[in-house]
Amino acid sequence: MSLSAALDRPAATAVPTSPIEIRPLTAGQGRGRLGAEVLGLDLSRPLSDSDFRRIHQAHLDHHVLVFRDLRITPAQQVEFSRRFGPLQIHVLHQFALAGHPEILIVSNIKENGQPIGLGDAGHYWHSDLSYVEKPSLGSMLHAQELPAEGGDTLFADQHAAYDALPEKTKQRIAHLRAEHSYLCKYEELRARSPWRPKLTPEQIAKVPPHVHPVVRTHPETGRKALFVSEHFTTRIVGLPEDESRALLDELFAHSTRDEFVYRHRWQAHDMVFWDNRSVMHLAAGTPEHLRRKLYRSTIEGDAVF
Ligand SMILES: O=C(O)CCC(=O)C(=O)O
Ligand SMILES: [Fe+2]
Repeated sequence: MSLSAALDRPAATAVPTSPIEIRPLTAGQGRGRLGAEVLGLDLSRPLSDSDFRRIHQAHLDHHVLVFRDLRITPAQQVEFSRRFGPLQIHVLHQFALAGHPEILIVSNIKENGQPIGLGDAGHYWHSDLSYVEKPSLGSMLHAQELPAEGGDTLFADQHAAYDALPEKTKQRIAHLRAEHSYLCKYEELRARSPWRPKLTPEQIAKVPPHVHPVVRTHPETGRKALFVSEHFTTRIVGLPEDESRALLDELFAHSTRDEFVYRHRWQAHDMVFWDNRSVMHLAAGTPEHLRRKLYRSTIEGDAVF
């Protein structure tokens, strides 16, 4: 045995190896080749550095991690999320969980006629917080209450989408930049869902638009990904309006093709942790009379290159 292999071997007295199991998701849940299940994660005890590294690597490899049967409190979700970076607080602070400003309630439930959370989050394909200077690294969504039908979340692999573009398109978009704005679809969403709060001048001031490259390079893996979305991208900088619109529509249609998509069908106590630098996501919708509630934490990423 070589010296390095001998050193890699755990000593007989070492703590038992982690029970965490990572299983790539396969056919039957969409045609995309992304996503992995993580079984046996116990966050009621401190997470060892080696388990953290495995989860971190799996996140980079699979882009969407599905932690099954995760019984954790909001405080534990916040603590686990913080291992990956500072957390971002959503501009709709009225939907933060009481005592946990880092948790956004994603829910269609109304109590006393008032929405308890953001009911139509993710109605259009997007990458979370792409409209800020440092868009999100990743988001964690932990199921609290699930409907008997509907309520799926779809994820589209933007590395695969970029790789599959015709060479001509890759060249055309290589150095283009696009503007992202939280306000892009806000009024359209309010017209559909009148409970959606009107933004205050202070909230509007917190979300000025930002410009990012149309093709981004993942800061950890170096892989290229498309980074434009129907939800937040308003225009391609420097192109006439009609050309910008046509190119964006072409990219939106391409980026969410079925072959890049994994459809997540939620199970009780799932927590899904996706990489906003690698995938876009979409809430497929829940029948109005069925209750759905999830808690989201959002990790800050780097400026986009
Ligand atoms: O509700 C969902 O399925 C996803 C909502 C969403 O876009 C998010 O929580 O970031
Ligand atoms: Fe989202």
